[in-house]
Amino acid sequence: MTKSSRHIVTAALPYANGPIHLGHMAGAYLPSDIYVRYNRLKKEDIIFISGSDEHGVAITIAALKEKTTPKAIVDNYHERNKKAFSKFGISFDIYSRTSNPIHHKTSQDFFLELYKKGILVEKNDKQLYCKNDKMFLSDRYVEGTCPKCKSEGAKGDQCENCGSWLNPLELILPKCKLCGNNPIIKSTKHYYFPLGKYQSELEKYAHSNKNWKSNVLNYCEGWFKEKLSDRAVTRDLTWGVKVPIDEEVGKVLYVWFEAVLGYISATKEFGELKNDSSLWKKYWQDPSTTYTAFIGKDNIVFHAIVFPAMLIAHGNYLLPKNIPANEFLNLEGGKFSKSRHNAIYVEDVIEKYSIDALRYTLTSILPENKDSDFYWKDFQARTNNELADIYGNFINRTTTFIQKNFNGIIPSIGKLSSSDIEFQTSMMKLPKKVGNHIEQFHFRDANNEIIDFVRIGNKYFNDSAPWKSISTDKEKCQNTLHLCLNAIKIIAVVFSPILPNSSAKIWKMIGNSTNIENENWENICNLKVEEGKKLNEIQIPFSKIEDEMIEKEIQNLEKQNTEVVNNTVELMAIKPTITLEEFQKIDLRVATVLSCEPIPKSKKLVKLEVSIGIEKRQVIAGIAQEVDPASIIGKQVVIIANLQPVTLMGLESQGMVLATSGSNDTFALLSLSKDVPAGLHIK
Ligand code: B3M
Ligand code: ZN
Repeated sequence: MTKSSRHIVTAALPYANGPIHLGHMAGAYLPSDIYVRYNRLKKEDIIFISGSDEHGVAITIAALKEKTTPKAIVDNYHERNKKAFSKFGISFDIYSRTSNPIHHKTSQDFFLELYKKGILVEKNDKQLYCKNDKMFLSDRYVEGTCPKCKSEGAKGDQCENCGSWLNPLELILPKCKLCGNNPIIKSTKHYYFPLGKYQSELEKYAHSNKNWKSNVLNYCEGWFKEKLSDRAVTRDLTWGVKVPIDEEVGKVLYVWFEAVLGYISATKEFGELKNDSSLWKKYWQDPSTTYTAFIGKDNIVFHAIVFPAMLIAHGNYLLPKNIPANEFLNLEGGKFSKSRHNAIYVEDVIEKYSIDALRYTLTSILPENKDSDFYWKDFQARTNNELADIYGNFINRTTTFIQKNFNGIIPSIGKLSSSDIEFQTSMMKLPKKVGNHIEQFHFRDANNEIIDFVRIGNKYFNDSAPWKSISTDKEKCQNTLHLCLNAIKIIAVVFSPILPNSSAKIWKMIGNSTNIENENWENICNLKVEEGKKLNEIQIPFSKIEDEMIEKEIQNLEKQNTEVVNNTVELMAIKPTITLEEFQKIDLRVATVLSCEPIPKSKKLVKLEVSIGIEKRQVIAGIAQEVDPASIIGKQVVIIANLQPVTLMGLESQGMVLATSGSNDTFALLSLSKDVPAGLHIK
C-alpha cells in the first residue's frame, strides 16, 4: 500500500449574491468533490475547503437591485447555497464565509505584512467618479465597451466576453451602473500590489508543474506575454474588509485580494472547530502537503497568477500545485448565466430529480477542455438509457436472478471458465484505471471507464446465459452470478465518488452492513462477495424520467428567458436628451393595416399596406417571427410617416410601424382602438 499523504483542496468561493446553478457545479464543485471523495477512499489526509465570497460590488449591486442591504443578501444566499451544496453531495469539510471575523483578521494581517515589508506601492490614481451618485465607480459600478474585444457591457474590472482584466479607465464610453450618466475622472489614493515584479518567478512556477491543464497554462502565457503590471488592492467602498491603516477611512481591501485568503481563514476556522488552532499550518505551510485549487475558467488569473504572487510576496505559504480549471457549461446551446436568468438552479432541481442522475450527467459532460452543453433531453437520455438501462439493469438482473433461483443467497464460486476469468480480470483492472483518470483530473474518462465496464458486465451476463445454465450446468450458472455480484460490489465503490448516494444504497442492497466510505481504494480489486450471505431487499436503483417532466423544464427555461427580455427592456438606459423641436420633426400617424403578407425568402420581414387617410403606404416591417400577418389586418397602428424610405429585400419601405423591442411574449405592436381614424397626427 502506498504511504498516505496530506492534501488541501479548495473550491472557488462563490459570491453569495445568487443561487448556485449547474454551471457552477460543473465548473468547480463536482470535479473537486469527486477528487476529494476518491482521495478519502485512498485514505489520504485531505481537507476540502470552500465558503461564500461576501464582499465586493457583486454583492452591493445585488443589494441595490433587490432593494435591500448587502448583509441581508449574503445572509440569505450563504444559507441557501450551503444547503444546496450539501444536498448535492458536495462534501466540504467546511463551508465558511468571508464576513467571519477570523477572515477579516486574516486578510488584514496579510495586507499589513505586505505593507510592513514595503511591498505595496502607494499611488494617487485617477479613477472614474460619478458626480450624480457622489462615488468612485470601481469594478462593477461601471460598464462600457471592452477596449480589447469591443463587446458592449464590459464590467469595470473584467470583460465577461473575452475574459480580459480591465482598468475601468480603459473602458470605451463608460457609464455609471447606478444612474447611467457618464462619469468624470478624479484622483484618489490606493495601495498597489507590484505584480510585475513577480513575473519571472510566476513564469517559473507555472512551468514547474508539468501536469497543469493546457487551458490554464495557455491562459497564463497570454498574461505573461502582455507583461504583468501593478494592481490596486484597495477600493473606495464601505462594504468589505477595512484597510487596516488608521488614516485610510472609507477604503476596503479589493475583494479579490481578500477572497483568495478566505481559503486560509476557512482552514483556520475548521481547525478551531476541531479545537486545534494550529491545524491550518500543516495544510498551508508544511511542504509535504499538496494544494489543489479547483476553479472555473473565469477565475484563472486570480488563482494562477495573483494569489501565487501574493503568497510568494508574503512568504511561508504553499502555492497551489495544480489549478484544474474547467471551461464553461452552456445551457441548451446558450450561456449559463445568473444575470440573464438562463440557468438551472440547484435548489430547484434537488427535490425533483435524483442527485446521482444529475451528478452522472454533469460528470459525463464536464467542460474539461472546452465549453460543453447541458441539454434537458440529454439528461433524460443519460438517466434512462445509461444509468437505468445499463447500470440499473445489470444490478437488477443479477440480484433478482439470485433472489429467484438461489433464495437471495449469494452462490458459491467453482472452477472458472476462460470467459469467467476474462471478465474477472477486467473487473480487477477497473479501480486502477479509474484512479489514474481521477488523479489526472480526467473525470469524464473515469466515468466512461466505469460505465463501459458495466456494459462488459451486461455482455458477460448475456453471453453466459444463466437462465439456460441454471438447468444445464449449475456450476457455470453460480460462477456467473457470483462474479456479476462481485462486479457490482466493485463498481459501487469505484462509482461512489461520482454517485455517492446510489453507491451507498447498492452497497447495502447486496448484503453489506458496513459503511461504503470505510472501504479502501487500494483494496477494491480484492473485494469479494461472501458466498452463503443473504442479499437485502432489492430496490430499483435508478428510476426513469418521463417525457412530460423534461418538456416542462424546457418550457420553463423559455419562460425564464422571456422574463429576462422584460428586465433588459426595463434596464436599458435612457438615450441622450432631445429638444422639443427635434421631437416635433417626427411625424407620427395613425394608420389602418389594409394587408399584411410574408415576404418569400425572408424569415423576419412582412410587407404591409397601410392607409394614413390621405394616402396609402407600403411598409416593410421585421415582425414576421412575432405576429401572424393575417391577425393584424384591419388594426389601427402607429407609423412614422416621414422616415426616409429604405429598400429591404428589393422592396421600398415608406415608413416604420411602432412596436416594442421585445420578442415573442414581450412583443407588442402599438395599436389603437378602431374608433381612432387613420391619418390622425400623434403628438
Ligand atoms: N467569488 C467569483 C465567482 O464566484 C469569486 C471567486 C472567488 S474565489 C476566491 O465566480
Ligand atoms: Zn451614477
